[in-house]
Amino acid sequence: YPEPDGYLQTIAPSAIANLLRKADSHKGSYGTVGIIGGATAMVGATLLAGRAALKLGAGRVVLGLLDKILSVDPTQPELMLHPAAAALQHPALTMLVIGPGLGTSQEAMALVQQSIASPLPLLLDADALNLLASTSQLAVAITQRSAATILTPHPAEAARLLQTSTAAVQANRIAAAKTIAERYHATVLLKGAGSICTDGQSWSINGSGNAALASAGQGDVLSGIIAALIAQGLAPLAAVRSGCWLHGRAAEDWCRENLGGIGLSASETIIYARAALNHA
Ligand code: NPW
Ligand code: AMP
Ligand code: MG
Repeated sequence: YPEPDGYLQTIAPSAIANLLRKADSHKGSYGTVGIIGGATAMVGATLLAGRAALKLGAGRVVLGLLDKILSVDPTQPELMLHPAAAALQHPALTMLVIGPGLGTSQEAMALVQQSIASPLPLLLDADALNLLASTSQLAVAITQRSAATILTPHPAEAARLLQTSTAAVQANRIAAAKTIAERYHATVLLKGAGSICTDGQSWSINGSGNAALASAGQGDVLSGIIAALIAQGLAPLAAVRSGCWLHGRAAEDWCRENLGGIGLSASETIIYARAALNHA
């Protein structure tokens, strides 16, 4: 991976070049992403992550929802919706995400336990991070995983993981991200302006993006983007760097087109991230 340590990533990560579509490929060539979440009133977070995974190139996307309110996403019928526990058993999965809109119920906790026990690459975001922070038994289990683990905390989630304050995380973001990576044997994206990407050794700062991303659902979209890149074959750190860069670039492109930074919705970020990937 050619980008050096401590790099400010202002141009497209070189790994994105590996994502070209091959002529003799089929949907099975690009992975099946499973995304577990969808507690009552937060189904939207899981739909956003799913739509992002689909539009950033995953071959198939399966959603596992705790709330039984939906059996199809009418505006994105490509997504396959299942009850949460059933989705975890889907035989085609190659990449798993848990957390966007998951909530912190007992049922959610059981799903996090099962996900951590899975042999698939696993991205934990949002409430899965909050459950991880609250339970030492999960922290031990996560260090014993056989496949890659990716953690994508925002500063408050990072503070919960480190049992410190958000201000302390923000005062030394690189050290906080590296400590989380070392403690959980994971690749970490510490989100917020100047997001930190690290596997505990190597680190970089994302140089794309802006405050137009300060709106609901943007992190949920990012988890779907990173999952799609892993499903298509990128290594965890390359996927985190590339996904975060595309997400930020999407916001920059949207602001340029709209002559300002107010009102970017997470749904629109998906469309601009897809364009950024295809242009890169
Ligand atoms: P404050 O106090 O606002 O300044 P939580 P959540 C802080 C789902 N969602 N720098 C922030 O600080 C998610 O997927 C559902 C500094 C506040 O204290 C989760 O499952 C949506 N501080 C669930 O909701 C759309 C920062 O973090 C705290 C920061 C809860 O997730 C929305 C808030 O974090 C949402 O994604 C920064 N850069 N960023 C849907 N449509 O269904 C954040 N903070 O308490 O973990 O709540 O992130 O909203
Ligand atoms: P979440 O808090 O999980 O919804 O994630 C928010 C996403 O938007 C993360 O990827 C943040 O890095 C990004 N974001 C939010 N605010 C800013 C900002 N001021 N500058 C750059 N990126 C931001
Ligand atoms: Mg979030």
